[in-house]
Amino acid sequence: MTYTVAKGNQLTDPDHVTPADNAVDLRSDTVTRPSEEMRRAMAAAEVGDDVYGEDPTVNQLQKRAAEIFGKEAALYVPTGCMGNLICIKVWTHHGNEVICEDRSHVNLYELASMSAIAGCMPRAVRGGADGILTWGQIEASIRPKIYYDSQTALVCLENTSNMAGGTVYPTERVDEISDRAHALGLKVHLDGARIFNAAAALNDNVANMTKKVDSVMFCLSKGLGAPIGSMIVGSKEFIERARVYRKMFGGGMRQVGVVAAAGLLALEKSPLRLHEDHENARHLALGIAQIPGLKIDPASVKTNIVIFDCAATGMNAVELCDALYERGIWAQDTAFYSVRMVTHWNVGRAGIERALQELKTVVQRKKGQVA
Ligand code: TLP
Repeated sequence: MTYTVAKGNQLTDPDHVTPADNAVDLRSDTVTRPSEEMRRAMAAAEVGDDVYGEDPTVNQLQKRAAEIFGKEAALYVPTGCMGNLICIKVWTHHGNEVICEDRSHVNLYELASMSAIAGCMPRAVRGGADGILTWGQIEASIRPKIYYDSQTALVCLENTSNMAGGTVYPTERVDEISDRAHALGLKVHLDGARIFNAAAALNDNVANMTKKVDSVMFCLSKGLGAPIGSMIVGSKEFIERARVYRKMFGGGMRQVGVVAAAGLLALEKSPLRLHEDHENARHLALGIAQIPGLKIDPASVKTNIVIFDCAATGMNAVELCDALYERGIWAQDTAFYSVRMVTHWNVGRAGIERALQELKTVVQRKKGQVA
């Protein structure tokens, strides 16, 4: 049997893969569509050639990102994957090892680019159930400084931790890991695709949360709602080197201010509303916990990602997602018996209630068949 993914996550027939207007799409917060305000800003954006550094909207976005993170500089990149890869490339040499969590995006979902392109070996470490690494776990995976061992160059953290259910690193942990890594000559990169969700959960600001790491990648195109784009932030020198790799990887863009204009709005306004997504996620998790056969600890849901276990329903994750898909609810299978639903600004409370109702129906129907 070949393992396939749920229908809602296949790229087969383009007519099929666009959710109907009334579908509740909880596959990811990447599905968010730009607001009317964003579209207006995009239409009115001032632009120039960004490869020459001449796009005023991009320059403004980069300046604001650096300010908000309290770092010297920032660079606009097309995607989170490219942002992570650029950072890894800057901080490593071919043959180095990169310590990351087992379930992290850089380890599982970036098509091994760290190896294929940056020439590095992921040293994947299993964190706790919450996907949060301790210094002890990291330290135990650092290679001895001896010529016949490959050398550890970088620690890569992920906050929030996507596949652990949107869990959040305590800032003291990030600080401790950074201090200790630096003392050993290692760099620390933060995949902060959803760092603003983490900030909303901690009621803290991203500058404080990332003050000790060497580089941060964060996404404008997820919960913040921009259609495209991520940012990397760090020192001036780091960003100058990053700019070279962005071009090398084909990410030099021209009049991209038309997109950056939406990114600016996403950066300024969207963080203020993320707590709504978190409340919806918590409501969803509480409802799921009430459905016999589905397993989740609602207390573990701190941000906008809800991951639950469906093993006791008699369906695996693909079967459950496919059944939901037929009823207009889109979810993502993340492991054989594990389903992910991500809340975001295009699904309000009514959509969450509908998802719960349909989940109940699908699980009960299966039970009826089995009984
Ligand atoms: N995550 C996507 C999928 O690729 C799994 C999602 O739906 O959650 N870092 C983290 C932590 C991410 O979750 C993602 C995307 C990325 C990096 C990559 O961002 P993009 O898709 O912009 O390359």
